[in-house]
Amino acid sequence: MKKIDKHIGLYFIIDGDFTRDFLAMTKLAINLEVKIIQYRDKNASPTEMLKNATEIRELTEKSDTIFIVNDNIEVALKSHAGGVHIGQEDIKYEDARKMLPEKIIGVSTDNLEQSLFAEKMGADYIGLGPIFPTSTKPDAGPIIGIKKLSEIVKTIQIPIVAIGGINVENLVSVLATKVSGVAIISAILGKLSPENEIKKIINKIKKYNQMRG
Ligand code: TZP
Ligand code: MG
Repeated sequence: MKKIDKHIGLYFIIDGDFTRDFLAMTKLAINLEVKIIQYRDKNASPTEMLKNATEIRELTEKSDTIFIVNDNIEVALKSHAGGVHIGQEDIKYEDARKMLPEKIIGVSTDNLEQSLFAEKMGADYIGLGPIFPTSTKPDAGPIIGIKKLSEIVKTIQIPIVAIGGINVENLVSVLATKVSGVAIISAILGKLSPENEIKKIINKIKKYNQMRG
């Protein structure tokens, strides 16, 4: 099972509250060579999630795009996804690891202490946020901001994916902290053309990396 390297770039979250066209979004991500996609569906039943995750998996398995399921370990396991993403209020990391010994496990954190703990436990990456205000997750906790983000990035060794309110306009300020990736929902799925937004984001990341050398 492939694990995650430091250069993630765009981590595209396909959120069921924004789109039900999971397969079109997955195809888009694969064609545009997005490294990681996540299926997030807070209002779906486990059965529905399993159906959607299985279909997404059928597309990603022949590609280089890593597929992560949000919240639900059973769904990640049964759909043969690449891994799962868990929050502070979801299943405990140790229990998740027992169920998915070989797979990628990402953990949501919103401060340094939680990030250090997730790293110590053996998480494969951290989803740190919210960096900026966001209406996508109303209970997302205090805004971290760029300054704190860059401090946490300096301290943590495993890949950090920044999340929350990231868009084409503020993207470069986030990249400047040397995060491994940026997880984005509304700035892609809330737009008329998700395809164009993904292209814009990917191009900006590419340009930024070339400039940085
Ligand atoms: N976790 C912290 S903020 C957030 C999640 C899932 C929402 C991110 O969505 P958006 O629309 O990219 O701000
Ligand atoms: Mg969760």
